[in-house]
Amino acid sequence: MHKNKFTIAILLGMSSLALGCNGSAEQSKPTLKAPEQLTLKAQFKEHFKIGTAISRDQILGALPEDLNVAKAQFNTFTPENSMKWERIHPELETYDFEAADALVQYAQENNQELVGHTLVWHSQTPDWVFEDEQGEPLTRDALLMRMQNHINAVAGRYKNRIFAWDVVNEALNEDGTLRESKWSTIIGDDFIEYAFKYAKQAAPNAKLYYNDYNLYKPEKRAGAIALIKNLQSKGIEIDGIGMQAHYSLDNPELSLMEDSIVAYAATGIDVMITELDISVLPFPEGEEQGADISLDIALQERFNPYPNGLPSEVNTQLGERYKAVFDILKKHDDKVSRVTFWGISDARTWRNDWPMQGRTDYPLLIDRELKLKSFVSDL
Ligand code: 9MR
Repeated sequence: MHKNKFTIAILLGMSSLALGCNGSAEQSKPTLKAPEQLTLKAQFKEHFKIGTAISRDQILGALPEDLNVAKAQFNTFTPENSMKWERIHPELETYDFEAADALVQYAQENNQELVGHTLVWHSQTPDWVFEDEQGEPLTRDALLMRMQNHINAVAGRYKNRIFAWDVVNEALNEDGTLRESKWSTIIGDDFIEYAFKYAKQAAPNAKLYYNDYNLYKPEKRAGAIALIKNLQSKGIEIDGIGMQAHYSLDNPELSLMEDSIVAYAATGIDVMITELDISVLPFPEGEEQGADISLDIALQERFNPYPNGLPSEVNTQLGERYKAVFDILKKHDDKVSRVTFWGISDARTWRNDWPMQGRTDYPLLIDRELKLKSFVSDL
């Protein structure tokens, strides 16, 4: 099929070595053993845990190479979607634990710390959750009970098997005020307090986190700190804050990210970078960068400039951007306990479909051939 099968075989062997897979080349050529720093988890071992999101297809066996790479490169996993309410609890009396159970088991067998994502979120939560049998809005007490039942069923099921939970996700507006949602409208602003209390009861040994995007912004930072301090003042356990980091080549100003890391750590809780990816594609003017998944703009060619490969100068820019991010994270490795990428490789990342569907983006450290990018060793 190919004119130079020998070269291809060598390249494949080298890439599986670089990725720490058990390729046959590794057995037949022991002298070429991969240096430890050639896996991400080894490279950052002295600084923080290094994680990835795992999809349903990946965990259920449809993409075994992805999973092998994830196991080799990372030491903590987060389910990309499988534990969201609409997936794990699609109807009142119906739970679907298939993918979540498989992930919990795989993580245990492969020494991966697992972060559950997520218990209470305004998004990806079915309408029935907020309604009674007649379709009328639930009362505050009834919705609190529904929240508690869900948290008991999900967090309780994996008690002692899941290291930590993103208990509440994305409850803040960009200006730091509390987002209006069915949770806040029906229960009130204290829905966050109840979510953390119920999570503590259901999984007393799990770390409990608040997770959100654009937490580098000073206004949103102030809102998050108020949220943390409010819980702390009431004696409600919160162990950490997850700073999603859906960034691009020029956004955000990284000194803001650094200021936020320092400010969150000063509240006494863990700081984590939870959803790291750096888009190289132009972002439509006037739209809010971040991760508001309701944003869905029609595909335009000019916003998809690299459908057939990334020019090397842009790859270099990406490497420099990642280096700047990791320089800050390493500088604050006494505060940052984990860095999780939102996906394994460029082949399957939500960035290919947000804020426009069908683009070709290159936001991660592992390329479409499942190889580490050339700049990784400089990070
Ligand atoms: O990557 C996830 C994508 O596959 C889903 O369609 C989407 C909606 O559930 O959620 C994406 O993950 C989001 C995460 O759960 C919370 N922060 C923003 C992430 C990117 O949208």
